[in-house]
Amino acid sequence: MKITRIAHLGIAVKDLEPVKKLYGENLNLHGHHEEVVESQKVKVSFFQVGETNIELLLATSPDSPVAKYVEKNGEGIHHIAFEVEDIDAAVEELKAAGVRMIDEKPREGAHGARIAFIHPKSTHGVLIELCQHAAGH
Ligand code: CMX
Repeated sequence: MKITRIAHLGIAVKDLEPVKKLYGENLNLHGHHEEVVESQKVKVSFFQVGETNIELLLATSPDSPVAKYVEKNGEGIHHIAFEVEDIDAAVEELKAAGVRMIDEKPREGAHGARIAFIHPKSTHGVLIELCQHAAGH
């Protein structure tokens, strides 16, 4: 597989507004974009940092994986997302190598990207997301 950049760092939060103020006003980051990803039960808020992004993650329901994470660990870095050139091939390559996937097939994430998570049991403690954005995103 070919990883081309860190697409974003996902940060789990309990409340978006104070964290948006920190990144947007105090740290002076721009390129703000926000959306609800229904399938993941999260509201995401992005700030651009060069060719990567900070992705704030707020649970939209108590059974969201992000709600469970915050309950167990508190706020903080939740996952790292790598942009890949061909996500279908990357997922198949990992499965063939015996890496446990949460998503056996890519599905839709924020920004209309196609995403797939590797299971934390296979990643030595860091949740890894693979993603592939449409050209120009
Ligand atoms: N980092 C590291 N380990 C994690 C973790 C994380 N973020 N989240 C869970 N784990 C660990 C747990 O500690 C647990 O380990 P133990 O069994 O040793 O206790 C194990 O993984 C399973 O966790 P769980 O809480 O039982 O499982 P969940 O049902 O909560 O699922 C997870 C968690 C990772 C499997 C998955 O459902 C998840 O978080 N998916 C990502 C959701 C997400 O971030 N979506 C946003 C996408 C937006 C976008 O970028 O487009």
